[in-house]
Amino acid sequence: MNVSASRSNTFSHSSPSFELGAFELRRIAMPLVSPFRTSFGSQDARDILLVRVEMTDDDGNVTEGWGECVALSEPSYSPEYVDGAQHVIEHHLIPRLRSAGRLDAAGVAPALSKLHGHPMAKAALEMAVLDAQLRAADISFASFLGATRTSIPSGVSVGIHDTVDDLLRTVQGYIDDGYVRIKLKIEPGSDIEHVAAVRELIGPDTPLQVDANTAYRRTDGQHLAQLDPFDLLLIEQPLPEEDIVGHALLAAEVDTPICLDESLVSASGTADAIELGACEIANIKPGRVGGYLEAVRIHDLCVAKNIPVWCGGMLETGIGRAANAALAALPGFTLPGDISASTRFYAQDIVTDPITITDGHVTVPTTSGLGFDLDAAFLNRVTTSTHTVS
Ligand code: SMG
Ligand code: MG
Repeated sequence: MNVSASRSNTFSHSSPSFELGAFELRRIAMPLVSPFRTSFGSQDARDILLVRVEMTDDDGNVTEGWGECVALSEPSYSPEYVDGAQHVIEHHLIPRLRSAGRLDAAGVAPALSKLHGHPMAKAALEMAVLDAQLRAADISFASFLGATRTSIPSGVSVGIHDTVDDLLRTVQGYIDDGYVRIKLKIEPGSDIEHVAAVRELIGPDTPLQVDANTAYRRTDGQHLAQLDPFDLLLIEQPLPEEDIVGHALLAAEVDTPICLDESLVSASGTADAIELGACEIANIKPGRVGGYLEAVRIHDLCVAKNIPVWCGGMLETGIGRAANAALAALPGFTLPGDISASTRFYAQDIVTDPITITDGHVTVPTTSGLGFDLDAAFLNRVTTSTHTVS
């Protein structure tokens, strides 16, 4: 599969450069329709940082762009957290970008490369610049990335439930909604029995997978092998993020493919994990890897190595979900992603045309930029603070 023929593989082609204007850092409070419990904690609301940038092109035209930072409130999924992301964006990342002079999205990561870590903060800035750049050129994100599909299958991520009965009720609801793939959050004590019951409920043909968010240890291989009879697509991130060798050992001990999420933070690290046999399937999350451009590099690498990929989610609003839908339309995304309808998490979205599912599929946005329009009135209603960095 030649996946990069229709685009510049490195994104470092000579697109017009822009002068960066003011950045607006806006925080919004979005209640979840129901609590979402994982092995690291329970969320009942999202405190989300949005980045808005104004950029001026060579002809003096000004375009705005938006990015969404996927960091959670606490450093529980990864070391980043939303207050820290806002701080590093304001005090370290934006000043570096400004001193880099005129740039486009491909110039963002290089301008920030001397600053360690903070991929989610960096990704939010790159996303805002990319949105403005594509809006200025009237190009959709999907076509910029080289998407080959106009609609993608939609999977849903189901939190840990206290009882199997409750879990089955929730899963049945999502099956009724049309989701084509179920992902169950698991942890020790809420795993084998829960998976067995769900597999029986949904039957052998509905794709099912599990996500441990690092809740197990190397010694749990035989325990996790008890999942093998349930014909799961994959076990996502069973071990701590640093334990790449442990994942390779587990992959040899368990028949179900091992998929990495938290461990994958760059294309080079992904290449190493694949080489070691630790990553049989890759969950690609743009925020976790520093942006959509690095996400595409990981996609291309995985295609070359025959590693199936799928697009993960971080309970994004319509901004991030629209962009994720475009990414997931690339040819290597052969497994359904965590790109559920906006209503899976939110009663109302900040975009005018939230992601919906029809026959288990999401339509890939084709309008210019990342592919959303904001509902300004609702956005203002959920805004808790705005700070301009000029
Ligand atoms: O956006 O559909 C979504 C959430 C998918 O389970 C999901 N994300 O580890 O993959 C993961 C988690 C991270 C966020 S948990 C609060
Ligand atoms: Mg995960």
